[in-house]
Amino acid sequence: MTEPFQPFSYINNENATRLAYLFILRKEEPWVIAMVAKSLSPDLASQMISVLPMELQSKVAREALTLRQATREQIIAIDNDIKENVEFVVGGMERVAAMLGEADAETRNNILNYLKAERPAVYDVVRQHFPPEGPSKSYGALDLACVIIPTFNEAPNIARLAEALRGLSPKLSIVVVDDGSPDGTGPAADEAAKKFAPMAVIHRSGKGGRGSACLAGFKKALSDPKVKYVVEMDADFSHDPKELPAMLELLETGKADVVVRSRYERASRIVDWSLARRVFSKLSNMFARSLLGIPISDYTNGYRAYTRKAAESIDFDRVAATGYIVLSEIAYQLHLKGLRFLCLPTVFVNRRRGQSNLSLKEIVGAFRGVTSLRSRYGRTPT
Ligand SMILES: Nc1nc2c(ncn2[C@@H]2O[C@H](COP(=O)(O)OP(=O)(O)O)[C@@H](O)[C@H]2O)c(=O)[nH]1
Ligand SMILES: [Mg+2]
Repeated sequence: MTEPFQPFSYINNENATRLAYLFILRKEEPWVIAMVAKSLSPDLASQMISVLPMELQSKVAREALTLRQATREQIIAIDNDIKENVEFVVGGMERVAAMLGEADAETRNNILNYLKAERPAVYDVVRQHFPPEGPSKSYGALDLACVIIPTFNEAPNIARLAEALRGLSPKLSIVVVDDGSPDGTGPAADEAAKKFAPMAVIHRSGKGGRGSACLAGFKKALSDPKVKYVVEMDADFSHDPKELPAMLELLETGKADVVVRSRYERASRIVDWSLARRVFSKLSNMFARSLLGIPISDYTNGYRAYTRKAAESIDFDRVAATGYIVLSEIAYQLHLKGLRFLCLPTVFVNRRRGQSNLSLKEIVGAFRGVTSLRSRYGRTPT
């Protein structure tokens, strides 16, 4: 004999509140909520309903009175659907983040607060996508930030990236440093600068390396006294502009002087990188860490935010390297000066447009460069 069908039997004290949030996030129809509530024990039903916004509560109550009957098929479908989704807060972080992204600000804050209290581990991950104080506070920091974008052959990307950054704040300033890209990135950036001001473009002749381009950008950023935070990021959308507000929030609240988006945090993901690229990156990071001992998990991801104080502490004239290794060199300088680093997880997506600038020469140079850093700077913090 088969067991009689008991819908929603997996709802318990643990997940009844989560069920309510699921309903809110999905903008579930009140009759469905009422139908589920009627299948729950009175205790669980009231626990679930009490979390709903007042207006929704009364709609649900009205539906409960009209006793609309669902068909057995409908109930089975809803039962399955909820069973799959009610644990979403535990798994599927990206799904949570995506759903929160669609929710209104108040619901989002309520849910973030709930996660903070009940599921701190989940909260830590999800909040990277959303500054918890809501947009108003972090907009302040975004307005005071200058984002440096080194470009070499990024014509298909640069205007789109400038637009995405401008979407974060009307005041944030953008500095593109282009090294005479043969694909016309320079003129494309000039065009974008007219549309997405305040945005400046530094044109250099000849490929001078990512690191040296960023240093030129840092100088330009610091020449504007309004700039309080300096950010560097790649032009190819491997670094998601949406991850920027949470970085600035850590600087703004004084928790760190430098925030690094790291591909080697537990919650991070690297999308579409070849095995060779993964192995090289992992090895060069382990190598750099063993030699330099800076408390960061990613030495070579160029998505970072610095306070003005940190950016001003960079000894530009001392930086010998020009390519990717400059990231390690700057970190080492600032670490020796006692500045504080924090890493945040990231979703790093390999470029969809254009080609990587990383060459074998750069790779060999990176290993050599790290070795020379320690002898050039010594080991003891000054
Ligand atoms: N100005 C400038 N930018 C560079 C140079 N080399 C790389 N870049 C930029 O640095 C960022 C990272 O380079 P990318 O080719 O994506 O390297 P990968 O992500 O390591 O494969 C991108 O925005 C590039 O356009 C350079 O020599 N000069
Ligand atoms: Mg790239």
